[in-house]
This record gives sequence, C-alpha cells and structure tokens, in this order.
Amino acid sequence: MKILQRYLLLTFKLCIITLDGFQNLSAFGLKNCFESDTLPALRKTSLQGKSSVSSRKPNVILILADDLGYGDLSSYGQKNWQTPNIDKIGTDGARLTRFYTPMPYCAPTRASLLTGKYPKNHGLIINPFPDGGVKTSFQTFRGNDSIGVDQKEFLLSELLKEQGYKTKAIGKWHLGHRPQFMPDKQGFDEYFGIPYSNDMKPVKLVRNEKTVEYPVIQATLTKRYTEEALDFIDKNKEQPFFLYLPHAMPHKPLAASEEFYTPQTKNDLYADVMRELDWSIGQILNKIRSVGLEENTIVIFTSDNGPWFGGSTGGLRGMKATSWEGGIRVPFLVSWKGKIQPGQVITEIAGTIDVFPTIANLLKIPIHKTLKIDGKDLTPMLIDRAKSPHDALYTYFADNLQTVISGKWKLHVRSPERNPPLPSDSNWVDPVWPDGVTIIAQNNQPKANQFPGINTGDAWNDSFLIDLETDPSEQKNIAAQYPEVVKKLKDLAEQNK
Ligand SMILES: [Ca+2]
Repeated sequence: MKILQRYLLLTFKLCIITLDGFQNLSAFGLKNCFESDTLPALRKTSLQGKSSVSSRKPNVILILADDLGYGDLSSYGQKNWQTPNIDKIGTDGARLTRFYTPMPYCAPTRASLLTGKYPKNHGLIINPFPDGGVKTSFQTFRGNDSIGVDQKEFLLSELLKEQGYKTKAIGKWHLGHRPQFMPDKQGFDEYFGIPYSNDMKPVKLVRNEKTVEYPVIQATLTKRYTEEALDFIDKNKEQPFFLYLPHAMPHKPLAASEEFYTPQTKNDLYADVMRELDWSIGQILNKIRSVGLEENTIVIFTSDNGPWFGGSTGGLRGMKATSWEGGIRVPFLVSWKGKIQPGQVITEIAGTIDVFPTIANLLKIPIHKTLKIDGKDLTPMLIDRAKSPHDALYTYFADNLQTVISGKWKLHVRSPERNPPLPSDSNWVDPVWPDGVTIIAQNNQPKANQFPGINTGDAWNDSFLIDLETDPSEQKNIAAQYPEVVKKLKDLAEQNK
C-alpha cells in the first residue's frame, strides 16, 4: 500500500513539476504522466502486481561490510590474513581501485547506497543513535535518537520490490530505528539484524520490528547472518530476489565465533573477524552456485567507510571519520557471470552513489527523472571499459563539503582531520562499549597504537591539492604548482557545497 501511495505521490509531483504553473491542473497531466516512456517499470508493477514478472530477472546480492578498510582484503594488498572468497567476486568480475564513499562514517553513506544521492540531498547527514550519542575522553559522537532516512526517499529496495523482487535486509540497518524508518517500511519484505551499530546501546537483535534477542551474543552474529542469507536464497531460488547484507563486522566491538576466534595468538582479533567474514561470503557464493543461479545473480561487495583501529587503509593516509583517502576510499568488487568480463581492475573514479543507478540499469529498470539521483550508471565502465561517468566526485562531513576528487586530483576544501585529534596512547581502550554478550574481552580489541593508516604528511591549509596518481598517501600539498587546477576545483566546490 505504501508503495502504491508513494507511486501516486511521485506521479502527482511529476505532474506538478512538468506543468507550467498550475493552469492545467484540472487535466492534471495524469494521462501524459502515465504515458511517459520513462515510467513503464513503475506503472507495470503497480498496476499488474508481481505475478507478471519473469523469473529470469537477475538476482541482486549487495554485501556491505562495516568499517572495512581499503587494505583489508588480499586483493587490495592485505598480507596478514587472506580473503580468497571476497576477492573471488573481483576475479570473477571487476575490482575497482578508486571507489569513494560520500562520507567517512556509517548512516549517511548507507542512505547514499540505497538512494543514489549525496547525503545533503537525502538528508541523513548524521548517525541515528538510540542513546543519543556517546561522549568519550577525546570526542563526542553526536547523534539523534529520532532521525532516519526521509520517508519520501525512494530506496533501491523499493525499486526492486516494485519489480516483483523478494527483498530482505540482514544486518546493520542504521537508516533510523524508529518504527517509521525500519526496513519493512522501506521496501524490504523481511529484516533480521541490529538496527544500528553494534556498539550502540541497547544492542538488540530484531526480526522485522520485534526484538528477538537481548542481550545479543555478538560472537555468533556473522554466522547467524550468513545462515539467514543462505536460507533466504534457498527459499527464493525460483524467483528474483534482492538480498541486502550489511554485515556488523569489522565494526567494533569485534567478535568472532569460536570456530574463528584464536585467543592463543594475541592481537589478531581483527584477522579472526576478517577470516569469518570471508567464510561468510564464500558460503553465499557456494550457495548461488549450488542452486544454479551463478549466471543470474549480480554480486557486489563494498564497505561503508574506512577502517577504525586494527584495520588497514593499505597505505592510504588517515582512517574512518577523516577525509583523507583512508577514510573515504573503500574496496568495491562486482560480478555477474557472463555479463561483466572477469579479472578487470578498474582505476576510474566511482562511488557509493552509483550503486543504485548501476543496478537499475543492469536490470533494465528505468529510473524516473524526478528522483534526481546524483549517482551515475557505471555499466559502460563495467561492460565496455568506458571512462568514469564523473567529472568530479564530492565528499562531505555532516553538512560540510570536504573534498573534490576529479581524475587524479583531490582538493581538500576543509580540514580532513578530526578535531580534537584521535588518541595515540598505546594503553588507550575504546570507552565506547555496548551492553550485550561476547566472548571477546574489551582489552582484546585493537588499541589506538594500531592506527590503520598513514599519519604523516603536510598539514592541511585552505589551498590543499594532492596528485593521487603520484602521491596516493597524500603527503605533499602541490597547490602552489597548479593554481589553475586549484581554481577549477574550488569553483566545483562552490557549486556543490
Ligand atoms: Ca561504518
């Protein structure tokens, strides 16, 4: 019912927008709107229901890791642990080396993933916090207990549900935990997971909107999310499905099941967690193959932002919550057997905002122009080796524009650092700690001296230009040598702040 209402609302808005003023309101343009050649997908499913949808429509599995760094996968250079299953998505298809999230933290990026918009345009620019935020010795995590992604936003889940897809979200939602924002109100038939970060109190496990476990046994979360995903694939192998799997790990507190936890080797909890995450993706890929859906399933793996302590940026500067590359550049792997040529390594710029339009286009679902999506379709890049569709990408922090990225250039418009700075004391223990049950003690978590990125280089000033081709670690400000580039990027910044 909500989708039908939204469709009618969308149609109404379209008509209003396309009319010059309201002089033709009696005719309402409705006929014209329904005859728009860009609307058939919405019209078809809204009017005919999902029974008419062909079972040959490709499935979509979108896996999002939490705080997984650019250097956390073997295929991106990680040497301390192996991630063969996650890497396989890239060798079966494409691996992108310059994929950017629009913000260096959770909720805004997740809303961008599902709406295709920059945070300033979908409106969720800070994290929902069930306890209103956390104050620690070095920072305040500002948040709000009552916010969520605006209900007028049209999510990827809703687009696919309109097309007759069976839809399920498993894991961290974080687009609002109040009833009106929950996944079952946002195009998902089913939901199972913690509705926000696994360090936000009260940590509770929810099925649809009902709490089914409190306190949560975090050690078995990855395992249980995986089982839930496998079950969903099994039950829906005869019809198109959209599985959105935003795993809880490797967000702190880290927790692994007994099968992967190795207390005998100290300081490698992050590796344990990564091995279990890799196992999870292996299970899902095996399942797709065993039920014969390998050639009819698009699989995507990415992360919502850079790593916190213990992870790796792969030699990029900074970390989560900064606008250095370590905070915003993340792995992105995509496969679709028979459609996306295997073994591609793509070095063009792309971003989280592109996932919605790319999936829509791969599935040949038209997106109505009134949705005003910021992302671009990456299909030509993935299928035909085209250049990036973006002249520039923009990253933000809350309501501030932070960086402009154009080809090899990156201009830092505002300070990329946190203020006050992150702790560096090796005895520092993260005071943010959830309620709940875990087999992992707090002092086993990575410490502040396990800084995940590079923390050297020139200090920021208000004219700060980096050549990422020759200086991916952002060590040297070369603004003085390229005043014309600085001017061009500052002009773009002005237009997109
Ligand atoms: Ca995150």
